[in-house]
Amino acid sequence: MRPLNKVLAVMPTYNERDNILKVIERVLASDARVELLVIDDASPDGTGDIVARLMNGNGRLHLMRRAGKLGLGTAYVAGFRYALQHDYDAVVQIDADLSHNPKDIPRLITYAERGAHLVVGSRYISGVNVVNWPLQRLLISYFASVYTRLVTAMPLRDATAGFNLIRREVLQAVDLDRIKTNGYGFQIEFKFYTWKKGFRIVECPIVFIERAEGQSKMDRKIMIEAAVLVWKLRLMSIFGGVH
Ligand SMILES: Nc1nc2c(ncn2[C@@H]2O[C@H](COP(=O)(O)OP(=O)(O)O)[C@@H](O)[C@H]2O)c(=O)[nH]1
Ligand SMILES: [Mg+2]
Repeated sequence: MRPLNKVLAVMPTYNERDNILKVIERVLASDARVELLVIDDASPDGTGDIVARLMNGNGRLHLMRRAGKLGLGTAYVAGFRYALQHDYDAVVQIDADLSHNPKDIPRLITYAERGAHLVVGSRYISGVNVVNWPLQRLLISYFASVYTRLVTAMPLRDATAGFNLIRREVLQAVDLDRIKTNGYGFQIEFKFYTWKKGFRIVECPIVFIERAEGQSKMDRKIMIEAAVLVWKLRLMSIFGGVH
C-alpha cells in the first residue's frame, strides 16, 4: 500500500483550555509527517483563541472555527473534507483531552503502511486497556462494543473507538453526507460503512487514559443515539441500504 507522507490529525475541541497547549505540542512532536487541524466550536473558555495565537509561524497547525457547538460528528466530517481538499494521505482522529496518547500516532501509521485502510486504536483488542474509568463506564463501553458486534456483525473489538487512522481512499469512498450521528454513533457508523465497502480494518492496541483536566461532553442522549443506530445499520444490511 502507498506510504503515508502527509497525515492530518483532526482534533475537535469544546472547552479544552486546560489540555490544548500540551496536546498540540505532543501531536506535532509525535511524527514529522503529521500536521494538526483543530476544529473548535466557539468554546466559551477561549480554546479557539489559544490555538489561533499558537498558529503564528507554525505551518503545521491549522484551525477551523465554527459558530457554535455543532457536535462531534459534523466536526469530523468537516475535518475529513478539509483533508481531502488539501491532499493529505490520511487522517488521524484524536481527542484533545490526552486520553489518546499522541506517541501512538507513528504506530497507527505503521499499521496502515503494512496494509490497512482503517486502523482502529483499540482499547479491547488485547485485554482491557482503559485507565481511570469508573467500573460502570467501562462496562457500558465494553458491552456497547459487544452489542454492536452482535447486532451488526462488524468484526471489531472496539466499535466506538475515537482514535483511528483513516486512509484517503476511505474518505473518498464513504458518503460523508449520509452520516448524521454524533459521538459514539459517529464512530460506529463510519467504521460500519468502511467495513461494508470492503476496506481492510485492523485494530492496533492502545491504552486509553481518562482525562485529568476538563469535562466529558458525552451524555445519555449520545448513548441512546448510538444504541438505536446499530439497529438501523442492521436493517440497512438486511434490506440493502448500504452502498
Ligand atoms: N468541536 C467539537 N468538539 C467536541 C464536541 N463534543 C465533544 N468534543 C470534543 O471531542 C473530544 C471527545 O470528547 P469527550 O467529552 O472527551 O468524550 P469522552 O472521551 O467520550 O468523554 C474532546 O476533544 C472534546 O473537546 C462538539 O460538539 N464539538
Ligand atoms: Mg474524553
